[in-house]
Amino acid sequence: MPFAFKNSFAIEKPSSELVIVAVPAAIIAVEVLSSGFINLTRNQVMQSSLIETGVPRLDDMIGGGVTKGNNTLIIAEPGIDSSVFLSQIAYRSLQKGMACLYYVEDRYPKTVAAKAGEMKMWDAKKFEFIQFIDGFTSRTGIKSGEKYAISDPTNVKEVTLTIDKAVREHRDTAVLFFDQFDRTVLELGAEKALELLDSVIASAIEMHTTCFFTMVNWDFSESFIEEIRKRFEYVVAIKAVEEKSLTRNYFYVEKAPIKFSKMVVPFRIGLDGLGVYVPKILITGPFHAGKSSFIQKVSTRAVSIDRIGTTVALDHGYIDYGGVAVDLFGTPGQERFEFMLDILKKDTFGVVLLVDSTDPQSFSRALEMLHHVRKEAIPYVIAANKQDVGGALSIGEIRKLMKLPEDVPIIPTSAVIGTGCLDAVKSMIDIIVRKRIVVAQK
Ligand SMILES: Nc1nc2c(ncn2[C@@H]2O[C@H](COP(=O)(O)OP(=O)(O)O)[C@@H](O)[C@H]2O)c(=O)[nH]1
Ligand SMILES: [Mg+2]
Repeated sequence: MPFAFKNSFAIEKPSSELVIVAVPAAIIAVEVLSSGFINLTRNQVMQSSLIETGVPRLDDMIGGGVTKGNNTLIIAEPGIDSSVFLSQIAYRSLQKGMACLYYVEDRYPKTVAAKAGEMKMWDAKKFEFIQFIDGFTSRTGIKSGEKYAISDPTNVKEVTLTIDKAVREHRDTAVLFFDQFDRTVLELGAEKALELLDSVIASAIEMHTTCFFTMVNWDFSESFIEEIRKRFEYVVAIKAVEEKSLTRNYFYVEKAPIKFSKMVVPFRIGLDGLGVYVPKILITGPFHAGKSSFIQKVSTRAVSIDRIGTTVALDHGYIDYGGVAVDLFGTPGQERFEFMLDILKKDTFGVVLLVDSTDPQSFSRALEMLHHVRKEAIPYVIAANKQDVGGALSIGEIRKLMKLPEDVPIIPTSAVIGTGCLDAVKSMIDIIVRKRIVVAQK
């Protein structure tokens, strides 16, 4: 398959892909542009209905779901389990009463359903309703028990005819899943794989089937990836970024036929399934502003280390709500522990600055701490704490005294009662995974 791989090109133009940088906030700031392949006729015809993916945040980013009858490519870097995305989408489709057709050629169909069923967030029974197009069992010399079975998965004609049959028998109601298209490329070669892709897409268009493909980009050439990409209305990219010893995963929409959000969503795959994960939000502010109380109140789990050596107080909290998991880190307030801010501020996604609303004298110190921990691109919100105390300054007064721009949220909180605390964190998260709408380019 000579044209599939980068190293088969004499001249390789420098990658114009997303620049992978070590600082998460910088990734969030990266502009991801749509390459803008638009098939207006199909979109006009199908506009009426959307297929929800159920992938946290993704549906919001693309206006509620993918347009029915359109095709989505989920393209991942090696090492990321993108099939969890398919399981998530299949689960949602099954919930919505769609027929799920799932092509599999590297595992027994039963293991796909069993693996998906292991995730705690899903009802395993639902996966029993997936209809597999079995391109694997015959490889092991056993006869497949599936209705749609392929005897020779390397035979493009047989594969496409079988998929076509399945799609045809579920006109208008089917969602087709094709996991690990890269394997097909590796096995059949680039040209045959594209031929297969074209036939599958042609059947899908005719039968109003919505397709989701995943593939791993094993150093394929840019021109080959582009050949694949242009056959899809939606492209979702999954990247892994090394940050110190940790690898963090992000996804973002690379292409869509409509306006879409460019946000880069940090996520992780755990036993709970696929979830948005913000690995670090700093809770900072002067001594006594209420940081420890705030973290204790807001967290699902919280740990306070009151003494390390002398009197450093460190707080850590973890929040999980609505599919978004967040780790919170409190900073010590005293000036003599300022050096700790430099350690804690690394790789921060956002900063919540707590101020004591009854103590305007502490505001300049609060701003000083904010500037210390925050680089330009890192978003922040203010929690105006101790609002329960008589004489607490109002939000307006605090904005004025601290000279905060109008677009910086100030959330009234009481860290002893607990009011407003979660709102402050939520508003921080909304900014971190912010919705930046762009118009797809032609
Ligand atoms: N009334 C009131 N007291 C608070 C509030 N938040 C914190 N405190 C109190 O303020 C003191 C300092 O709080 P703490 O959480 O230790 O502040 P930290 O130094 O920023 O970690 C404690 O006595 C808390 O009980 C609040 O919202 N209202
Ligand atoms: Mg404290």
